[in-house]
Amino acid sequence: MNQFAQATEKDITRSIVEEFLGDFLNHIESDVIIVGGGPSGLVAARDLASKGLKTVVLESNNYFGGGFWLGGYLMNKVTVRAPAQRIFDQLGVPYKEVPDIKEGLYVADAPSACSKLISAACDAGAFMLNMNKFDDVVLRDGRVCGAVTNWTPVSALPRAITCVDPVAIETKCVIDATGHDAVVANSLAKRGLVDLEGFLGMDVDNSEDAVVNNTSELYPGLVVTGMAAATCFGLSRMGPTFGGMLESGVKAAKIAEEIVRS
Ligand code: 48F
Repeated sequence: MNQFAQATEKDITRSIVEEFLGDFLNHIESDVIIVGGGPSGLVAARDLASKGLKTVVLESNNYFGGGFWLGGYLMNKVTVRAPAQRIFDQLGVPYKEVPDIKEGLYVADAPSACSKLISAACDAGAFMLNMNKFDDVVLRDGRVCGAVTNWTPVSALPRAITCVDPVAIETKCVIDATGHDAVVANSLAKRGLVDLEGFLGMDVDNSEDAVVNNTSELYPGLVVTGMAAATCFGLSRMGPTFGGMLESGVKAAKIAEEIVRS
């Protein structure tokens, strides 16, 4: 007598295919598409989905979290500076104040912080589409109104295999949360629609405020957040500290919500 309930191979296959395609079809017209599931994108996803907006996170990797799994130098402790520890409080991430340095510098275990943030975005109801590589924008009437995507391994096929067309998802707003590469903004820059300044050298103390202040709508229908904002607006590198990423995600969600509801 087996311990587990009975099922054959076709039952398992059907559950995966029906469930995935149902979710996918339900999101081919969404309120917001967030490209990039690092810390800034995940916070934005949590906030938008928890307000009931239909939110998709497109992530090229098989795992979400981006650079949030590690702090710096392959060491898995992340730092945030006040007031961003409030987001750790919301997520239930334990953290410590760093003693004998300055007030308001906190350190936490990266795997704990990252897994809780991913979980918060999922629990809020965001549709999490991993192994999907953003390929291009849908552009209509001078506005970004969708994302073209393909399976990541398909995007990596050799040039000799050319005719594997992607598909597109329509939306009211795209958030570029792809980190230093700013791939969505770059897809506009290569057509001369925006100018990207490229990020500057590191300046930890000033960069976090700068990235939050510059989190904005770069082009109609396109909001930039996290290190993508630094690349777009010529801001200093952040260094391995994440408060600016988390607060930038909060601001990006507010801007996107205004766009969706306008
Ligand atoms: O780089 P990433 O963590 O972006 P972020 O939210 O945070 C930056 C920090 O991690 C760190 C820092 C601050 O301390 O400097 O670097 O700005 O996450 C970006 C995510 O975007 C995905 C990528 O796999 C990663 O998970 N991504 C990049 N290109 C694509 C993409 C693409 N073409 N399609 C889909 N996802």
